[in-house]
Amino acid sequence: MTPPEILELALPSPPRPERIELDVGASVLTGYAADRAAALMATIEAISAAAPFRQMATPGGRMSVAMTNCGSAGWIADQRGYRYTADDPLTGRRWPEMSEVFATLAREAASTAGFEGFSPDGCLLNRYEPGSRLSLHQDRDERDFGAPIVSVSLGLPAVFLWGGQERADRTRRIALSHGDVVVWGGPARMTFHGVQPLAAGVHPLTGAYRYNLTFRKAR
Ligand code: MD3
Ligand code: FE
Repeated sequence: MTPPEILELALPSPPRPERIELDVGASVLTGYAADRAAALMATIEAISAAAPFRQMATPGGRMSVAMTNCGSAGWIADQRGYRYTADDPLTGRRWPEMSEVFATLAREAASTAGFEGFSPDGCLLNRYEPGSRLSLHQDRDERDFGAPIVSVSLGLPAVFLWGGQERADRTRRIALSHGDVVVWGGPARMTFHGVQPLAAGVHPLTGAYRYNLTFRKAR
């Protein structure tokens, strides 16, 4: 006996994620990761159980954003500056391995934005609480600027600051919401960017926080 066929329910199809090209090489994929958000959040919990979120101390002061990493290259800041390491200085162990759910999302998003074959070796996890901010900066600690950076926003919304190739260039403000993915590559790779202080709120999945995952090819 063959089992009866299971009926396909006529559920409404989810809204098709939109691709907005901010500039050459910079695309926002709105809501791209929303259908995987619960799996991403469970992975964040597992990673941070092994490598806790911590506020890193830079030569300029303690960062308001709490950070951890997974993958073979983790970004750290300390009194000596900024760099990628294989080991977590807090635990003395390797960073947790790169999650498959993470890596698949990053590869698919990069491909959708026109960057085929993206294979990140590190993911920096940022956790924002109300008031946490990231001042204007470039991501320049990676060896190869030819690879894009993929960023995934989860939880509370943020206002992203998007500047130009020079620190003094005017900045635009872009709202980033739960599930949004941004891919930065090509001529947009060295763009100055930052995040305005997070507004307080509650999100059903992440509570009082915003999380951001940035996937990098560091080495
Ligand atoms: C543009 N994170 O971790 S993601 C960072 O929301 C960082 O946590 C922010 O900037 C956040 O370094 C912004 C968007 C982003 C990430 C990398 C970029 C934008 C970028 C690299 C080049 C240009
Ligand atoms: Fe950055």
